[in-house]
Amino acid sequence: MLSSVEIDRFKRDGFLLLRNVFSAAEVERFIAAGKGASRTADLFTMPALEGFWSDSRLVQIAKLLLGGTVTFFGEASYLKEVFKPGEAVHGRHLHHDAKGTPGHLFSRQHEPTDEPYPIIRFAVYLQDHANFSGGLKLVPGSHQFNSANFNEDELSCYDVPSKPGDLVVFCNKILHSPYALRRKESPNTALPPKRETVMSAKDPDVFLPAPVDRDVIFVDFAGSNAFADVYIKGRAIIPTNTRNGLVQTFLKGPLIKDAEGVGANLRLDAGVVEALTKVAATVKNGAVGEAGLPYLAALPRLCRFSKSWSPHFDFVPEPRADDTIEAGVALYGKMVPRIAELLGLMKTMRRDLDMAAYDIHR
Ligand SMILES: O=C(O)CCC(=O)C(=O)O
Repeated sequence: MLSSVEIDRFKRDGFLLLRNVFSAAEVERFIAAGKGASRTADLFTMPALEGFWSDSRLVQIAKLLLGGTVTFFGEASYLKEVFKPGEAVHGRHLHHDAKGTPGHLFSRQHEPTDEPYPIIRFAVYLQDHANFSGGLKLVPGSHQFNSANFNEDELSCYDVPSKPGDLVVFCNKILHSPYALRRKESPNTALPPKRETVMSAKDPDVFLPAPVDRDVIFVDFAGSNAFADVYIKGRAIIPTNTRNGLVQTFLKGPLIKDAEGVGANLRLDAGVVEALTKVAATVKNGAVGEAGLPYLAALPRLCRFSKSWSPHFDFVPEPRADDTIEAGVALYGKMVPRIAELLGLMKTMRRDLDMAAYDIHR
């Protein structure tokens, strides 16, 4: 599936553009599945795509890039944006997504790590970004430098010329930005995003238009070191990332079957937090509502798929062997205060954060 040259290129550049991985019929099917989806949809709320994460092409590539063992931790989403023809698209900014260190659950991992940073993201852009603006911008090689401070103007950017059917995979520590703008007169020379924004405010016509429909499927995989463990916990706990469909898919059965089918491990910390959140939403005067009970009963099983592999920031206790509501209640009682405590760490980073919005007791 990948040559050794491609694997080495990924190590050096931090990304790969793989051409024609998906057929035209598959692309059509993906776009049809996204019709009517909200701007960001959990793939587990989209029946036609709930098994997409376990596509053997993705998993085989992930194994080659992450060095053998791969873990799927529930991050699979569909981004659907519709722009007006000619609309100036905003929101481009260089950032990386390597978050969580053994010292702090939510701080960014700016330093290079001894081993390659262990989280990768697949992105399937379902429209032409070779002849249009609006695609992914990257700074090749930036996954290997300290990105605590950088001057955009000193970086060499690359606008990924993806076309429908292509697969992009990048290391989460690479600096990247959505909504690249391609200049009409030199479409293959990428600019830093801030310069694009200034130029487009002056004269948007300098750039090629973005496609009106911008649909992208994202799926993340983890390797197995301490950084991966902390990343998975942080992503599960951060309230803006709470999943919505992972637990139902787990309860229906396909998640485990799909994982076994492709030899991927599952880490369901995000499912644990989704279940806790769904239970909490039904609590009135201390009593769990009817709708919360299946989630309470699922907690012990979900916890068995959430075994931590580093000593940092644990919030999932060893569950009892029985899958009962009582066992769920015991886990709920232990985990809710622990998660609130871990979320308190966010306060130490963002003093202005309104913690009430993150309070899952309510
Ligand atoms: O929408 C995109 O092209 C990139 C999204 C992004 O910035 C990310 O995955 O972190």
